[in-house]
Amino acid sequence: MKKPKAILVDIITPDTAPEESLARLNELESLLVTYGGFVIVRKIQRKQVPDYRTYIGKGKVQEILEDTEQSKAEYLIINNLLKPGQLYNLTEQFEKHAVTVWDKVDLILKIFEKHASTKEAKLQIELAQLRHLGPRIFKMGGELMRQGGGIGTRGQGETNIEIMKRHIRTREQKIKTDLKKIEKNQAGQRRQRKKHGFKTVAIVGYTNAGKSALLTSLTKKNVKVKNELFATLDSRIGKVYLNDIGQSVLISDTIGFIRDLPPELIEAFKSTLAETIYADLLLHVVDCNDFELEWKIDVVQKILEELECSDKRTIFVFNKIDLLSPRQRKNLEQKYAHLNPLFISAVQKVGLEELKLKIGTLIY
Ligand SMILES: Nc1nc2c(ncn2[C@@H]2O[C@H](COP(=O)(O)OP(=O)(O)OP(=O)(O)O)[C@@H](O)[C@H]2O)c(=O)[nH]1
Ligand SMILES: [Mg+2]
Repeated sequence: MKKPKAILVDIITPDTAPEESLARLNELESLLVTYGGFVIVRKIQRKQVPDYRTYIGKGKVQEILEDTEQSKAEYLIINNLLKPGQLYNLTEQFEKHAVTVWDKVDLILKIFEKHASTKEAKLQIELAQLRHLGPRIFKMGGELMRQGGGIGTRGQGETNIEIMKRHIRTREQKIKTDLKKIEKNQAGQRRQRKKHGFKTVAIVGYTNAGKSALLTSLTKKNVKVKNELFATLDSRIGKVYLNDIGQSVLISDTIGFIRDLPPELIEAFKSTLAETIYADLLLHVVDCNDFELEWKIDVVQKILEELECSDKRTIFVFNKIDLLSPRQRKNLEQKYAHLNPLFISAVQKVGLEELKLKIGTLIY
């Protein structure tokens, strides 16, 4: 398949630190690469308030239109969350040049679509898409109606929007009902596990931190480990035997988190996140080789707060120590002493016995 070419644009506030602005764009680029595309132009603009009509502003629109002429870009991806009207206005300007405009959520949803393998994940993605795209479709319908303008066409336009709205609402209801069934089933399984005395541990963390690698190393369960964002979209559960206490615990892996994850996406993924929500203990996996780790820890903590599980007992698991020099490790140990982290390498299986010991002491 030919890789689609894209222009990336990020609008940041004037006080954003240079490293952060670079990291933001790099992350968007990783998302695009995960999707299968490649970047031809990257643009950052500092702005206190985004443009009401197009988010990026008239001047930027013009500039990018000229770029697309030259570079033959097929996608314009904005690293922010746009309002339906703003996406509509941009689309109107760019589609004439055969350029598709997406915001960050559109791109994440496309990756989700590509990676979803279970029925549950597929339903949740469709729900998130309806919630994200729905308002844009209404806006489009409204515009068509306005443009149609004349007497006689108005009624027709209105009817079409009504039909679309109804269709989306019915589909949303159906997905919710199907998801409820899956959730009910899962709740039943959780009750069974509880009845049998199993405690549960949930692995959480920023996307690509090594959560699935940790589950694989601890349980020998074969889960997808990939250098891609959002490789995991469902939840997997494995069993680990804790030697010291002579008991087994269940460990689950789930979808990773990312900055600016819109609440509707978290909401749509509630059933996948249920294992996290009901766990007895959390393992917060951190890629300690990431210079943005402090920031990423905060992003994960904030999302845990939204899921109302920030008060759960948590072990901070600093992963990928095989990539650290002794000095870097020492610095991290000092800087993050307050989190009392355990340093491991999921891939090289370093520190796993200590981790199991700690899980045992905290959970029983
Ligand atoms: N060097 C090194 N690489 C690791 C380690 N653990 C994981 N990785 C690599 O990091 C990448 C991401 O690992 P995953 O386990 O898929 O990460 P994840 O947190 O499950 O990611 P998502 O499911 O995409 O959110 C892969 O390329 C792994 O091989 C480690 O201990 N050391
Ligand atoms: Mg994973």
